Amino acid sequence: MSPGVQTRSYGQRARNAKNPAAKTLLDTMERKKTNLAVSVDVTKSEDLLAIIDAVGPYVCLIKTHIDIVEDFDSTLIAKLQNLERKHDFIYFEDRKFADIGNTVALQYSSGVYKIASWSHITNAHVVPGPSIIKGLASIGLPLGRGLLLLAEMSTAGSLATGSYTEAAVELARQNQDFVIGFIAQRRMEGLGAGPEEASDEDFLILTPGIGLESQGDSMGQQYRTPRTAVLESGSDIIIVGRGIYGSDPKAIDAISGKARRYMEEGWKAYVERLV
Ligand code: S5P
Repeated sequence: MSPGVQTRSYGQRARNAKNPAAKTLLDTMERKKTNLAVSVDVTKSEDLLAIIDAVGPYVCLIKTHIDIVEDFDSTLIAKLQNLERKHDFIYFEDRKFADIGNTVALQYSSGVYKIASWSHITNAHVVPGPSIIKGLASIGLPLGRGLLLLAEMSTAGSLATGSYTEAAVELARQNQDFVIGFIAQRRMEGLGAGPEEASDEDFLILTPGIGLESQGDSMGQQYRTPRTAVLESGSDIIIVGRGIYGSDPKAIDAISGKARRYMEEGWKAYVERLV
């Protein structure tokens, strides 16, 4: 584990970032003073846009599952991009690619959603091995996109542990131009590496399974607080979904109030970590 990364500011890390999506994200975090990503998992485009508009001032990143939107049409993308400009954040389509290189390249670039054309960041499981990164990079790298690998999951009984997690870190290490970090529950630098390899590593750690009021759901999700994730586990970005919009996706004032609260909690923990 390299001790330096967690105590370096987002702004300092932005200056060293080689991947454009990672750099933009870190710069946005520093500028807006937020390490909050909101995961907007709703099925109507009207709700999706209203929630993004409500939480926009408080986030560095909006995470989407575009394939759950029932009334999707291509005009939605332009509307999402208007909100990106209005509020100064970037998009992360949580596609969790998991196929051979040729197939994921098509899934990323084509079809109805054309993910690579609008989403700055996406993610992939490492089950297929290095070919999945090669396939996604063939589309994403020329566009300046970044990839996160799922090194761990938040769910009870997750199989992404031990040598699987270490293998994910090794794959990231070999593809640092495109792989910008991990979906994980703790820091990953140095995992499975000698001290030399670990010394200049800087991977973004994005952590889902965050909630202030709940311990989990009925389907295996497990929640920790922003403070635990950022201060104790060294996470860089907290991903919050139902903790913000869960009780009523139409209660826009309550949603923006909750986003502000998560932003404040996340930032406070980060500032404490720096000193
Ligand atoms: O390990 C994971 C990885 C991800 S990307 N656990 C997760 O929960 N996620 C995603 O984060 C999940 O797909 C969902 O979109 C979000 C968590 O939502 P919440 O409502 O439980 O906060």
